[in-house]
Amino acid sequence: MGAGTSIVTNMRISRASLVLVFLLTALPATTSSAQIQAPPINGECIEIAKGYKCFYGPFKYSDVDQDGDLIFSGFVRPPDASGYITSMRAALEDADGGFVPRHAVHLHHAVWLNTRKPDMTCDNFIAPDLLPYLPDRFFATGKERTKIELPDGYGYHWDNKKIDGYPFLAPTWYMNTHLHWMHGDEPEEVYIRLNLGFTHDDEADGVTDVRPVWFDVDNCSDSEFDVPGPKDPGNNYKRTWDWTMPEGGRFVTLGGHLHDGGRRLKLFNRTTKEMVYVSRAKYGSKNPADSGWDLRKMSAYSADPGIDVAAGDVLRLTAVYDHSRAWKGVMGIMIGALVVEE
Ligand SMILES: [Cu+2]
Repeated sequence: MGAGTSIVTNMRISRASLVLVFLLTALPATTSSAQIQAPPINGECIEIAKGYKCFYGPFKYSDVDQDGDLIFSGFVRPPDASGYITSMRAALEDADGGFVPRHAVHLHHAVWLNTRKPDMTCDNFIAPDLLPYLPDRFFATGKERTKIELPDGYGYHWDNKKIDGYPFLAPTWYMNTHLHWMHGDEPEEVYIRLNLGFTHDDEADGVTDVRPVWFDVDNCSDSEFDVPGPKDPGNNYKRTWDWTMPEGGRFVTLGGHLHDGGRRLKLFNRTTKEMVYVSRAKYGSKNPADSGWDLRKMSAYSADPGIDVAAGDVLRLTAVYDHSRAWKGVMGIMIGALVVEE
């Protein structure tokens, strides 16, 4: 870990596991906790009406690898206050706050992790000097620019206090992102802007906390897989992952993340034999191949009281991809906001 203000590594994402990157960048070489130095924290959050705008970066063209890729994994600033996050969306900006076209710099994905809470679906991360759990993956976005809008009265709680015993960890988030400069050096640098709807604790009477649930067909790894191909047009490629709910409750939001070539993500309750939600990829044209498989959007769910699940229910996530050709390093992720049953 350098003394710089950002941790940028140019390794290929296909070899960079999120969990592994976290471990490597967050843990100093020494094993003595007394010698652990505070890691750099990237970015800042500015309070605006009803929330925060956070900026992370700069991510510079001068740091990309020979393929134009840039991977960042490191600690980032959360809002400097405790409260409930009620909505989340992210976009790329240039140094002047201008819009960065998708054909200039491609946001493969960005993931935010809350160091204050453990992740529900991945607990294979153990680094006692840092944290005895994988931080909570509470938001992810990519080309589809996932927007999370929790129904009124719900929020994801952020506790902006220090954690006893982990002095250098508080209060921070962790962020992993993969950016790709498509055709050269413009713009020279970009920032990731994260817009948060936010209700401060002292105004949050009656707000119900939600628990993120990360469904991922390549969970606890780098979340990436390849679709082998090509097959004949019209064929689909499917990849599944099962998760037994440790707690019951109701999902008030669900949103999906696929890459180009993705068709849909299905979350099916194998115990009740009911479909929980299908997040569909939207392309520029009805025939995605005509639009060059340029993914525009993923449908998302947000409603109160939401969709019931019981503790012990087995939920199956299926990522469905086009199989008319090979797709490299794609993903299939759905994040739900669960209101845990009392
Ligand atoms: Cu992705």
